[in-house]
Amino acid sequence: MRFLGFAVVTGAAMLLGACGGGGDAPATDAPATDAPAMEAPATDAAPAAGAAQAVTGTIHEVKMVGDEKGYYYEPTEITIKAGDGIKFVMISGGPHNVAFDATLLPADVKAQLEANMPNQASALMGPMMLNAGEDYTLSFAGIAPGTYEFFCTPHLAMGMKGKVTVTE
Ligand SMILES: [Cu+2]
Repeated sequence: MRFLGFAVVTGAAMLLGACGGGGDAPATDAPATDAPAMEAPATDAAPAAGAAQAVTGTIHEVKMVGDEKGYYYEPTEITIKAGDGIKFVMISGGPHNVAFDATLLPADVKAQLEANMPNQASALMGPMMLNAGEDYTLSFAGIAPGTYEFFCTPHLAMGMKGKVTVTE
């Protein structure tokens, strides 16, 4: 009987929701097996615009270095596949970060990068990394093929720039 009662209440709440009513959500601590089957997430559907997309391929490493040779990313240029990610690792001479110039990006790439970049200090600017061993992983999933420049905000004037080419 408890099961039936729960199902009816939940069904009513779902109907309200479907009609656009702002009713309370069904209790979330109900046993999952008693809940009516929800729509299964469509895993192969395109994610909503503006949603972060996780790495589905390889994570490549790019070092962030400041030494007697200057300030640089190593490698400076990297080619990756759609769905790959880059793990930026702080090696020396920080603080370093990774940032993109919005004016150099196509609108769709800008929007997806903004969605994919964690902990932005400001739009398209990753957080500062001060200590050796800190890292920052950026997913390029959902990024259209092309070549995109990035730079280190503190060392832009010293030429600390890199390029990532995303292929199909
Ligand atoms: Cu730097």
